[in-house]
Amino acid sequence: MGHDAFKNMPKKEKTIPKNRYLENNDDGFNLLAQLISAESDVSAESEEILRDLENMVDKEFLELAMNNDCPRSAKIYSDLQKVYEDLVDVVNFPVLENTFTVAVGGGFSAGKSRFLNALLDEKNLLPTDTSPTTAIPTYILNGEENAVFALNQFQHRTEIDEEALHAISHAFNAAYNVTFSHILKRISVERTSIPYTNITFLDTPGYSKADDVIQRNNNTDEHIAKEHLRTADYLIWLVDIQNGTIPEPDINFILGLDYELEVLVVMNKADKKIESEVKKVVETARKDLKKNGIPTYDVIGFSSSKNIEYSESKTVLRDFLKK
Ligand SMILES: Nc1nc2c(ncn2[C@@H]2O[C@H](COP(=O)(O)OP(=O)(O)OP(=O)(O)O)[C@@H](O)[C@H]2O)c(=O)[nH]1
Ligand SMILES: [Mg+2]
Repeated sequence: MGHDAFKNMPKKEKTIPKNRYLENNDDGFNLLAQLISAESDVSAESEEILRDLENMVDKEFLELAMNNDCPRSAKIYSDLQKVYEDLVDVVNFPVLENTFTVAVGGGFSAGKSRFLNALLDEKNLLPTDTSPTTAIPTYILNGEENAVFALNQFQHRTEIDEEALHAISHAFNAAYNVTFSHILKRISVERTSIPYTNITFLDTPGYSKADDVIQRNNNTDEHIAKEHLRTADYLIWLVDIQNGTIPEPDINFILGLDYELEVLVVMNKADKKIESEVKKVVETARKDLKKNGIPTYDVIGFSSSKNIEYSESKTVLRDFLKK
């Protein structure tokens, strides 16, 4: 697509936050171009190991399987491919192997991103909005310097600035009709201020949103959220407390993750209810989770706007992370 073609694309009318990538067509285009064309910054040595492995899986194993009658070769081949993809991940994002991943999942606008901003005490770290916002799974971790990296679908990593982090959201789609989910695999945000050095936090797109541009592909938000949540070590599930309990689609989604550990369920936006109501909703959610056989660490009320936990001990979240 030529530069001019991009320039003339119609802008949908929508109120979006002030951001040069969203407001200035040239900046928006350049960001896209940078993300798509990023060169690999993986060392030559690692590249070679990965190439050898790829060769082993895609050539040597296939030849071996073809020459020997092995009924399970298709299954083994798909397992090997999965291992190869995991190794590519390790090479591109080694820190993920050395830390626990605490993932935040939930329906669209449950407050996942704002919850992480509150938890990590950085008000404007992740973009939040009432319309669908998070488009790309975002990993947040302690780092020696503040930096944001985007990894594209070709496994190439590029450093972007904070403003770009805020532009890479569904707001970009609203402004330009271009969606990032085909282009980017994940974003990682490194922050010196993050006090948990052995945890990588993961913010995911709301699983429950229909975005007709993305829906035609397999890249729905639901699919993306599921793929990333599956790999997490611990799961925090966010629900907008105004639902009155954990909604049935959430329950089905969690069950579909085949997640074996206990989930911490957070009834978010508790500031929108009086305290006795918060207690009632938490109890109802507790019962519904039990009824559906979801192993639950605990259910708490929380306000991400006020950064307050509503529970007996008031330290459930802290204890969960300590664990
Ligand atoms: N009053 C109140 N509003 C909240 C709270 N948490 C989030 N919000 C608001 O709810 C809206 C959605 O919050 P986000 O953090 O963007 O939600 P999300 O789950 O990340 O949404 P997606 O990324 O679109 O799936 C925003 O307008 C937030 O300001 C809360 O605890 N209290
Ligand atoms: Mg979000």
